[in-house]
Amino acid sequence: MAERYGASIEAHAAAKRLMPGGVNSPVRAYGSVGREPITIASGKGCRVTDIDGNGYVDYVGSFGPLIAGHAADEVVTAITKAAQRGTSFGMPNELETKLAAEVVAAVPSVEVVRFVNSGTEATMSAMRVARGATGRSKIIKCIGGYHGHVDSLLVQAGSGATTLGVPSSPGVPDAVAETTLLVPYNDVEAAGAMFERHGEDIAAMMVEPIAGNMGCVPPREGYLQALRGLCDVYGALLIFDEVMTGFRVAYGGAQELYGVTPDLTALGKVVGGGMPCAAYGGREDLMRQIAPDGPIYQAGTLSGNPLAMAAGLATLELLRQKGAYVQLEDYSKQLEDVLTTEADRAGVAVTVNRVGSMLTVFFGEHAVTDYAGATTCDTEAFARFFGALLDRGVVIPPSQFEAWFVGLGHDDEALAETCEAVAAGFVAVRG
Ligand code: HOZ
Repeated sequence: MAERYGASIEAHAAAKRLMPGGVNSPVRAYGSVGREPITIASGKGCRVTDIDGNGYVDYVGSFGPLIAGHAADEVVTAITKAAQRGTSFGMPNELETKLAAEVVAAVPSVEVVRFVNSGTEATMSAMRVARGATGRSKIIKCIGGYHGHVDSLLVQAGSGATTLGVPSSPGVPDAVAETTLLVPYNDVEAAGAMFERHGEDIAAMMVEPIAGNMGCVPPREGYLQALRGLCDVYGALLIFDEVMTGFRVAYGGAQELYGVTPDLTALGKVVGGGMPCAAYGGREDLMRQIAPDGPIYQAGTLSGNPLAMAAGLATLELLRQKGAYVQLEDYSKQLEDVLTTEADRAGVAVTVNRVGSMLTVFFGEHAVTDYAGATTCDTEAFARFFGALLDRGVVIPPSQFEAWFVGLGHDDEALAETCEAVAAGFVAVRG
């Protein structure tokens, strides 16, 4: 171990002295998989290389943004050109309007958009618009849904919060947490009952249309349509958190895929092509209530940053090329088949949930349709699988409660290497 990962182990020790866990986002510390994190030197296409010189086929994809792959030539060129003209102005630049036009053209619910810097800002701001526009205070979210680290949404949250065992974080005042109403994902009855009880106080229901932060969990047929109907009946807004799914499961996101149009949408990850960038948008009458058109305040020094806009524009252009989503689907389907076949061969019970180029291998015999199903999976088996893959040159997100991401850089060679590692990984799980 020390031989293969020596430099990374040393780098993490130095980082730990200076930063909590040695990281700037908790899951990266590999705590729940019982390993030392690898420190990355570079990435190209579907591969990353650590500072020990080990290469990996990468399914983290920076947790979603890198649908074009690492250092895609078109994206790097666009960023470089933008950087040569200046990195930030605090004044309008033309790239903002260009990317806004692409987002409005692509995402069915978005008539007007505002760029921000992270998914957290996007969901937080969409929630503020919903409260400002309706004059109501409560927000329904799903148990195990994750919408960034906004105080009131960090209640029964998935992703790193679940991975670390703090789904409801200390530091969130009770008064704030009480504005959040919780329902199980994929449960129409529970949502209906919540609306019945609190209807007049509910500003919005916020939901990941495809849950991605309890691992990948698709919506049951009719679930999103039912939420749309409930929001309409009770005069609440429907907010889709498409930070993960936007431009990924389809160019127009999950709302295009399932044909359900929310009032507001939070976007992130792919829209910024790997640069810090996110957005929220929706119905014009709601978005015009944001300052300076209206009184709902939200601002940001680096919002609409030209480097992020350039990276987003270049990435979306790649996705608009003929065959991009077919290629993503083809590879992802083959990956799913490899995973189920090799698990079967090794006699390991798994459920693979996949929508397009996002998927999760759950270690358990049961179908995973909600947070309760995800959290009853065998996380120790997952950790063994993770470690076996890492040692064989394949890196996946270091938690049972995250999605893997496929990008345009994944190719046949990567699939063959993945297949070998996965086969060995399931054998390691079986012991
Ligand atoms: N919780 C984030 C993914 N769902 C982690 C992001 C990161 O560590 O980069």
